Amino acid sequence: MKHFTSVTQLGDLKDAFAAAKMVKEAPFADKALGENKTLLLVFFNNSLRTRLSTQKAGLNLGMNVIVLDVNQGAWKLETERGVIMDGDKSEHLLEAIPVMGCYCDMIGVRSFARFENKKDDYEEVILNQFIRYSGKPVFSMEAATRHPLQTFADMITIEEYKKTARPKVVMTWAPHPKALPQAVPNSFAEGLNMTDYDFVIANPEGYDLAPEFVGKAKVTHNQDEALEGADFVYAKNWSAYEGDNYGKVLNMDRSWTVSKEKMALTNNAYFMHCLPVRRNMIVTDDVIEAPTSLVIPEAANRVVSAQTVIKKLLQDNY
Ligand code: AN0
Ligand code: CP
Repeated sequence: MKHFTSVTQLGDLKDAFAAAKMVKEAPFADKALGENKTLLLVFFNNSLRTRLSTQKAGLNLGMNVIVLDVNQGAWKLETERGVIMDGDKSEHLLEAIPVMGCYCDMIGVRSFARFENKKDDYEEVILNQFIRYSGKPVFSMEAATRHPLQTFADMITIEEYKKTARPKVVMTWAPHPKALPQAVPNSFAEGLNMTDYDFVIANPEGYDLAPEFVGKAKVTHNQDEALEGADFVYAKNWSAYEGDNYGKVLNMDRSWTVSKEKMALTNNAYFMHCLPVRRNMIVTDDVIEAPTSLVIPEAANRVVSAQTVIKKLLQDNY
């Protein structure tokens, strides 16, 4: 593996889960692997979990870690080629990326969809420029269309808590006041499509995800029907993908909030969310605080997913 941008690059899931288990059981066993290697984490957007868990993963592997917040202290970056740079942007990404590459051995990038141009977002223009011009192994810390380290952590968590070989997993849209990317739900769907679980996506009309990510999942616009018999409820908001509504908030229908009444329809399901979560929009206080809420174990597994992936990148590239 040269770069990591999608859970599909994990290859055989059994092997990936076994590798993750090894990392979890002995987090410091590979301290020598990253010795004298520098990991650079570049953030174009805010983060709590990804920032801390990926740093921790690098440190566990013996790496030196540098974090750069592009929007806080670095020069404002132009990303379009051909632009006459007479505005407020002092530097072009096409110089900044190879410069960053000079200072490190591996780069993690967080760069959300911008909702300016669907094609650019879905072609992963920013992430691909890092891959092309940095000269270093690159991994996604949530890009425009996917959040693979989150998905891997989610899948490890399901693996740890599932009570049957083929659980019913329901990913449900829930309301949120701001336009959020489709990266987390796209990526979760991509990952779940690698399993033989019973996977259902529930969202209001107008919020269907891109077909290449939906894959073989069942899609319904009826949340109650979807929740029936669910073993895991994975809640997430996303903005519209379809047509001219791309990146728009079409409604904030709180009848889609995951509540105690909604959870009563399930098979005593576990509740999951990648966090950060808006309480009483996405999920009620009682559901997220219940013993069946997995949000904290999920977040804890972000170290495991990041460390498993960085370890593989170190092994395969150095
Ligand atoms: C981001 C999103 O929905 O993609 C990050 C989640 C990990 N969420 C927010 O911006 C609130
Ligand atoms: N789940 C997740 O990626 O959280 P952050 O945005 O805080 O990194």
